[in-house]
Amino acid sequence: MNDRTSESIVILTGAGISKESGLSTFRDADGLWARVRIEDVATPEAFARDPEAVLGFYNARRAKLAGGGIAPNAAHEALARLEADWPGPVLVVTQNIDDLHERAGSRNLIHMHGELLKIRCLACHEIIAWRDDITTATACPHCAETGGLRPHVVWFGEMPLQMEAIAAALDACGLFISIGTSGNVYPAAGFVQQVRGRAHTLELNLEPSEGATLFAESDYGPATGIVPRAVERILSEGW
Ligand code: BJW
Repeated sequence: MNDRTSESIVILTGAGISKESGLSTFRDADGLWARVRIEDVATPEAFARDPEAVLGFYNARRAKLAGGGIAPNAAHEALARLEADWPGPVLVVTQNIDDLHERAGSRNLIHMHGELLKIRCLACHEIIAWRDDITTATACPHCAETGGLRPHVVWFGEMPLQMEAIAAALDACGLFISIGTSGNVYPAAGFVQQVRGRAHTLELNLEPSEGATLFAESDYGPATGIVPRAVERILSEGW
């Protein structure tokens, strides 16, 4: 085994890692985009046109996540173990807006598409932890303005969060792992190209993603099986 123990690891996760926890993916046959149109719920234009419909879409998902029946699975737990036991830095960059990585114990974590259990106020720009429904009549708990609260999520056409920190981590990493993402949404789908040639690249997914051929190595199957297996191997043998 090469001594890579001081090298850093960046892990990109997508909806597939939370599927076995009971949360829907987007683009699978039973995914969210089979039930609602992106243009109706996941763009700033949709929110401007019909805020109640957009808030309703996120209220339903927030209620499910906060309701108590959803828990991290073996894949989230394996990534937390990797962060705890790997001697070098481990960063999880998640496209997911659920809180399952932090509940599993991941601490070095970036939510590049925002967080479902936070809202923000367009009037005072405060970001607020929130577990209840919001409507256009809900007053901001910080500035008391009504009509300005929105989910703290990144819609199409909006800039993903903490891109500078992500770029720096990608530039420095020795291993890049992509888990449970279809590779349809940029900039996340381009991360593998950013590190290719410098870092080892590993795709873990139910099936080959859009960018599957860009990865040096891959393993396919349900995340709760393939992610703990990959973590076990990295901790004992490196890559
Ligand atoms: C399992 C499994 C199991 C199932 N185990 N696996 C051309 C080039 C470059 C960019 C663009 C372009 N054209 C347009 C763009 C920009 C656009 C974009 O990418 N569009 C594409 C459609 C082409 N991107 C943006 O707008 C982004 N912003 C941006 O680029 O800013 C720059 C900029 C801004 C302004 C001006 C100029 C530049 C923002 C993207 C925001 C995405 N938002 C969403 C919704 C919000 C959050 C939410 O509601 O949850 O984020 S869309 C949705 O897709 C969500 C997800 O995070 C994201 C990715 O989905 P993910 O995670 O990959 O899920 P799926 O369902 O697609 O895949 C699941 C996978 O899991 C599948 O492969 C399954 O097989 C697998 N799986 N079960 C393991 N048990």
